[in-house]
Amino acid sequence: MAVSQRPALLQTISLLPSLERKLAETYDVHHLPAAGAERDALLAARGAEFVGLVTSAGSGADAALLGALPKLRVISSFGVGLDKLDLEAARKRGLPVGYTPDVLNDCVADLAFALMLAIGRRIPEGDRYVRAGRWVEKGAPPFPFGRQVSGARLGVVGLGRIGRTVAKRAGGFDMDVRYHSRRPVEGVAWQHEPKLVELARWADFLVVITAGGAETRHLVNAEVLDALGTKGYIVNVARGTVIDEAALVRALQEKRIGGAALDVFEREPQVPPELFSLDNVVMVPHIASATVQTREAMGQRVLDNLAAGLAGRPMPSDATAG
Ligand code: NAP
Ligand code: 8YV
Repeated sequence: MAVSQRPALLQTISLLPSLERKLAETYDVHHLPAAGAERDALLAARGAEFVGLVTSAGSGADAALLGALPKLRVISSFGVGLDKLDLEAARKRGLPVGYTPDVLNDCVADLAFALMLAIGRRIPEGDRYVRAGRWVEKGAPPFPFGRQVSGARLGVVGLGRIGRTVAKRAGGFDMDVRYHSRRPVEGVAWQHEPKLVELARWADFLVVITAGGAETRHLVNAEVLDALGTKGYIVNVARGTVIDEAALVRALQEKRIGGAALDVFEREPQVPPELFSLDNVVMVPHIASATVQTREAMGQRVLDNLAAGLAGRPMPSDATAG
């Protein structure tokens, strides 16, 4: 194989076609095969050639992969979540880690509201009712009432970049907002609730938007769900791991909470099959940042981070900085 003069990049996963085209214009891009003999052979033969690793929040990069890339100078990840990326290993090697914060705040906050409205106002259930011809069916029970979203109590779990955007949106819905995080956030008017279980007891809607990873695993457990109770609805746009999914399935089956609207799952794309037949849950396939506009902006940030890192300049968004 001819030796390219362009910086060699390893890409762990398929990305936006426009981003892949732009990467290929500037870099010598190689795709990492899925786990197995082919992947091992590529890393053993060519691992020392790669100066850049392009990955995504969903794909990440573990210590073994980073260890197989001894000449790596930068990592650039498509997405803001870092739960699948070994940030500590990157830090130890002084590798800048590009990611895409802020450009997706609006889009994720929009989906949180779409999900709140979908579960509260029973929109997918109403759609199924109309399509099944039940509206015109003689003797069919009337479509049940929903839960008003405007004016309701909103508990935001994790008042970071996205959580703040969700809380801001709630002003337009005249909602009463409180939040839970490990530390109170300075300079915001919303009330901090140090105990998640108390926030759940108070809230009509609980929007989960913390970071993922070991520290938040099963933060929302059976006790929190019982505190939310039948008056409450949970929306998860963070990571599936933040909620104890088995406890959530039980709470939904036993109708111990009002409902759930989920963008993320513990073992996605696998979803607990028990949820398929339940009307008190709305599910979408991890689409919170998936609009043309936001994905293009994320792609541009991936390119900008990469170019800056390889040129030895500070990245626009470096997860190891600060
Ligand atoms: P961020 O600004 O870092 O905010 C994370 C928030 O989580 C902070 O408020 C932090 O507050 C809180 N938190 C962390 N650990 C906690 C704990 N143990 N208990 C309570 N709160 C905790 O991140 P962001 O940009 O808003 O993004 C948040 C997450 O959303 C990402 O990490 C990603 O996993 C997820 N996300 C999902 C999608 C999607 O497609 N569904 C899209 C984008 C992002 P303290 O540190 O003060 O506790
Ligand atoms: C994307 C996300 O779905 O940014 C994140 O953390 O979860 C989403 O925006 C992800 O980047 C694609 O892997």
